[in-house]
Amino acid sequence: MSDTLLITGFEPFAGDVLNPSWEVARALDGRRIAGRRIVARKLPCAFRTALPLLADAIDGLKPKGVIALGLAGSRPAVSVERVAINLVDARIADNLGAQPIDEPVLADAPAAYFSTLPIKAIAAGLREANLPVEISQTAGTFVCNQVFFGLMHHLKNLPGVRGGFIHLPPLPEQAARHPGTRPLALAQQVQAIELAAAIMLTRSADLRVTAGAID
Ligand code: PCA
Repeated sequence: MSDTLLITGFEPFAGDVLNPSWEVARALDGRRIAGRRIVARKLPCAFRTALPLLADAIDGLKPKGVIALGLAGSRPAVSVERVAINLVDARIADNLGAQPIDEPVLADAPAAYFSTLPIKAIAAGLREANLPVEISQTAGTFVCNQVFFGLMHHLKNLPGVRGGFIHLPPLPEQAARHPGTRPLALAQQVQAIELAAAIMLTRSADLRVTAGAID
């Protein structure tokens, strides 16, 4: 295992010209957090190519942990994802024109995987820093959920390597394309993920506080 923490972001999709997930990942590329070196990788927003690229990055880098990032255009806060499901149901086409409906991410794999990040500790840390944050019980059914599921399936065979997924709100420049959300400036988004990485690298057990949803 190397001393790196892999952070992935996505290329823009659905007509956007930027994606905060890649902007944040590349802003952190090369930084040291809690003694680890951040390595950023950009993933295509495409069902066919995203997971092989992620697997190559993990196998090549042998990181200590992986945080995958994506844009959630309709969410007002940083969303720390709890669970990835083995389902793809694309409401829009991906960047290669594919729009699979009701297919598994991986055949012969479990129905779901949980994040192995300390999600509640991360949410508490961000809240303390006055950053908008929530625990999310679904990463959707598009490419982000697919990458999250594929990531956790891959990490199952790499004991000790933790990983998970965090969705980011739009950037202020994207506000017109994502009405009704609360955009978050890049500096705050970078701060949020830097903090999430530091918490992940410095604590193993999660907090025992509720982040449940009734409906
Ligand atoms: N968000 C999309 C895919 C890429 C991204 O940044 C999603 O939430 O699935």
